[in-house]
Amino acid sequence: MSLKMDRSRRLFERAQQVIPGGVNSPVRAFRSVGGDPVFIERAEGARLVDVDGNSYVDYVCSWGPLIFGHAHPQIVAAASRAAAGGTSYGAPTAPEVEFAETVCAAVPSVEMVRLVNSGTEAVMSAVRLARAFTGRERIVKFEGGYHGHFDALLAKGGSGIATLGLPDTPGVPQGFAALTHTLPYNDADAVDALLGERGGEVACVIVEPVAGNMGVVPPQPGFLARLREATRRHGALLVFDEVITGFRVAYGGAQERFGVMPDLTTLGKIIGGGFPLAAYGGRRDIMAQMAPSGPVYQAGTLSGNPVAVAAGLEMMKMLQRPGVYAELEEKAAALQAGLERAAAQAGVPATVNRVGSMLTAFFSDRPVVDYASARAASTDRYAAFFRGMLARGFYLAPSQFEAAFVSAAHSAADIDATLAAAHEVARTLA
Ligand code: HOZ
Repeated sequence: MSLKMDRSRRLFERAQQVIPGGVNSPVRAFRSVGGDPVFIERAEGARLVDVDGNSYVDYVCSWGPLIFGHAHPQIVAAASRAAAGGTSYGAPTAPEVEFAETVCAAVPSVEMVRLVNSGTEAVMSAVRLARAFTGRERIVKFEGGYHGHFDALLAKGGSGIATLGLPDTPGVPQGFAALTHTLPYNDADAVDALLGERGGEVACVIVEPVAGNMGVVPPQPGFLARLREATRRHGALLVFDEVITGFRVAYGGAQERFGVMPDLTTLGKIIGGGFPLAAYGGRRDIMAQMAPSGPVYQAGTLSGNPVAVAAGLEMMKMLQRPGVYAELEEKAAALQAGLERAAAQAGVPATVNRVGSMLTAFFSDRPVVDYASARAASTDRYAAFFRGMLARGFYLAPSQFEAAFVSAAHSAADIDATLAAAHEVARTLA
């Protein structure tokens, strides 16, 4: 079973002459799953269509933002209306005030919010703010956690860094790396021990409250609460990177779902409605340190871009409809159970981790609770599973160390068809 890929292949050859590796973000290159990337021509609802005319049920959903699927008419209309009135002003607008009010009302710990353009920018700004607010320089992150391509947080990173098996990235000054401590995810004792030793020097602990960039790894019961206690005890800030989980695992994000409140939160993906928009926010006394109300500098020409704000605002309004999250949960649970069944019937050891509508299948006979156990899963089997599913018209993340996303546009028939294909593919993995 193979796809017609002539046009994609020709485009990839051209792309490699003018774009490093032929892609504008490393994991898109299919390096860890084999084969060449498919080039997308258009998309609608749960479906992608590539330049050779192949159609796929899409579980990447632009890596998370598209919780209502591709090109939702309401979101497209909101963005088009905004664009017709001007695409960027570099000056304040009424919709960005409404946007900020909506985020503050939705995300329990966020009292003030600043809009930026990407998750990386949000994290970089939040860490600068945490350092300024505490007067401390060290930061703590978790192995396999990915917080964008910000120098200080690339150590033992997930996502593309894990996918490509990169050692510590060249170009990051030693002095920066030395200020970052990396601990195993879900190991609250390690956090207690480190803060016990160096707590007075730590500005913040940053965590994906549900890890999504080493594949999906849920927080173990009590892990987030213990991070909260430990950071409070030592005067460090707790930063939740909710770029993936924000508005995904609940309307108020992982902090609502797990009932643990950070000091600062970073957001992205869903809040932009499929456009480049991200944010960081949190306690009023901390956020008030940002210029121009305080001394900590951060700025951006396209921050609060009116087209992205309009799309994101529409998306957040649509997410307030009753039943949206229950329906996503139900579909994703059916997918999880079906994938586990497919692997079990084929006699292939697998564990499918899921929180809400984000999930990852690991071909492993033990639970995946941290980066070490995620890395111990068979990436060869994942690659074979990916290729088998792609050939049958199902587009999964081209890496073990990413999440699959279910959207409101995925129908029960899409899920059934996915599982029928998964049964076939699983048999080839045994
Ligand atoms: N870091 C993103 C996945 N977690 C990759 C985004 C992309 O390649 O578009």
